Amino acid sequence: MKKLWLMYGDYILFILILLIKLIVVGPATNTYFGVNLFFVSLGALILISFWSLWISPRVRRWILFYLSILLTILIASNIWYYRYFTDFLSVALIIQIPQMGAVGGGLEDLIYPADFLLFADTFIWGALLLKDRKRRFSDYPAKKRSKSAFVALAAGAVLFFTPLVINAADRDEWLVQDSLSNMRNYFKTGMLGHHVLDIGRELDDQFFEEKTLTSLQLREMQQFFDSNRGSSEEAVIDGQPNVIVIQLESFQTSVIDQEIDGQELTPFLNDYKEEVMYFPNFYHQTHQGRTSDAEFMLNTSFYPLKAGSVYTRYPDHSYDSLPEKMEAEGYETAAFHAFERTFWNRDDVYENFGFDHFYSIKDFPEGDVIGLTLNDEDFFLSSVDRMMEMSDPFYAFMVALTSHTPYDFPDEKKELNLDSIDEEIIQNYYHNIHFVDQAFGALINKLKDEGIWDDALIVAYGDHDSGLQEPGRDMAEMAEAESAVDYLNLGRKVPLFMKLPNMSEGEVMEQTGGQVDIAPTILSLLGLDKGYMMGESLLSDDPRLTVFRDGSYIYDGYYYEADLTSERENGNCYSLESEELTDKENCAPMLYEAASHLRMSDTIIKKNAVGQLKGESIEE
Ligand code: GP9
Ligand code: MN
Repeated sequence: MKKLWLMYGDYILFILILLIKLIVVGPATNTYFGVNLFFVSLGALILISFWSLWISPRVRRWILFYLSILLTILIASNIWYYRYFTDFLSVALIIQIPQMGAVGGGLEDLIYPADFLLFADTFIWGALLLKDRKRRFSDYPAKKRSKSAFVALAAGAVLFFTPLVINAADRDEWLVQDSLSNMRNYFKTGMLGHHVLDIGRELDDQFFEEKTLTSLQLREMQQFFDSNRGSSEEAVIDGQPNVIVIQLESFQTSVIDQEIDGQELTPFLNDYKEEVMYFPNFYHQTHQGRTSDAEFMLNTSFYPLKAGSVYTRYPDHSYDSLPEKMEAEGYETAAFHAFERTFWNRDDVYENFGFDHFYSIKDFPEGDVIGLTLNDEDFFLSSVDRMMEMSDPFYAFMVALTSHTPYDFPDEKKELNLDSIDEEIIQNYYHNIHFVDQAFGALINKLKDEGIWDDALIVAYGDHDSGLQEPGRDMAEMAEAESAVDYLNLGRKVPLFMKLPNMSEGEVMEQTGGQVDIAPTILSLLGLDKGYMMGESLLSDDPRLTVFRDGSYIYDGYYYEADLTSERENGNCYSLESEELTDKENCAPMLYEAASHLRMSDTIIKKNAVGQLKGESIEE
């Protein structure tokens, strides 16, 4: 036994410690960790390290030490990333690293002190290695070493593949089809398995993906778009109004009408919603690309990708974009975002979408900075000045940025007393929201003063949630969130306001919908065909399908929460009204449809296929 320990002790310790770390991912991210994950994780650890047994123990100890540091960094990064994105990292994000600075601003909220325990063993191990540097280790013959490596390889393979073969026999789709979400891959193949699969898929996409649609795909897609044209009875507005779209950063519905100690967080928007059409049942559908995903949906009506952002992965692909369609009708188009031009590749993407102008930070006068850049009030007001130089009719797309994580907010601008909230970051989020509400008010007043308001179509919505609403946190407690539907409302609902030309009275629009539906709504109001867009007008009375990137969806009063740990059929179906779990039959009609929307969207994006659908020949 002692001999065994002397020969393999380091290896056994390496496997045990990393296995514990992989198990800890479960509680650290509040996700499921079961027997299946245990075996695939153990198997995968052996599979990526068995070769070290070939090497003499003296050198091997150092190799295992470095390998363990690398794996620990990977595990910790996945945990931190998960806490904001409820997803694991993918290689596609590497090209997104330049954008991580902005997202990373909220890191201190995602890293808990206890996480550093993950690195504790590394220090102990490192210290021991250094202390023993001079000691001689008994070596053992190379032949024996290769035998142990082979035994480990075989054991690793059995441990890793047995659960997968059992799953495959259970007719799981992931082995034959690319899965819809990273987390589904994780629950099947473990964290290391997920990364290997992810890298494999990415290489396959980059180097072997056939860019031409098959005739079957073409037929299915044409059929989908033909039946998705929308009805002719929808409201149409006269003439060619100016169209102004305002995307608000991290702006979730829960803040609307919310009062803290008698103070309204959004006094302006609370009144504004009485003047315009307000959609309280509207959801964000963004994923890893966050702001860029929301912008992408707004301008193309396709879904975000499962990994990375379309803006960084396929910035030059073409769509039936909103600016292009408007331009064809004689509109002048402009995008406004007071940040660096190249962030999220916006300079290329906006041009590719067909915007005539892009006003970025260099085009705005200097003003107070809040968070990442120029504050929203100055941003909005200067944007209106730019708009007034444009010729009518125009389409202006504004992306606000003040209320961005980590939500730091200058003390001198704080107007609310939020002492009753414990978490400082949540207090700061509300200070930001209050400021943006007032900035939005200033924008609307200026539009009114300049005579732009009356005739214009004005759309405003939040890009995504604040990321601060997990169970146990102040925000969830204040909202008294308990059920899955409560968390859906807190984490997925963003407000949508739509002001039609010459609107005299507001209206609460109860229909459900998501960000892919905004462009089709605008086009339908203008009496234009939406062409190759996946969403549906929010003004039609038919129930519409709202799909989230993990395969969960909302349809006709029901919410289907996908269970990423098992087959698609095993999710939960909730009634939105009663918030109770209901019979799965209620959600069944869209079970396959929802997944096929995501797959179709992915295929069209990756194959740059809108042109092919229109019958254009493919340019290489
Ligand atoms: C910066 C902005 C960042 O331009 O897009 O917002 P995020 O993508 O992190 O939500
Ligand atoms: Mn954002």
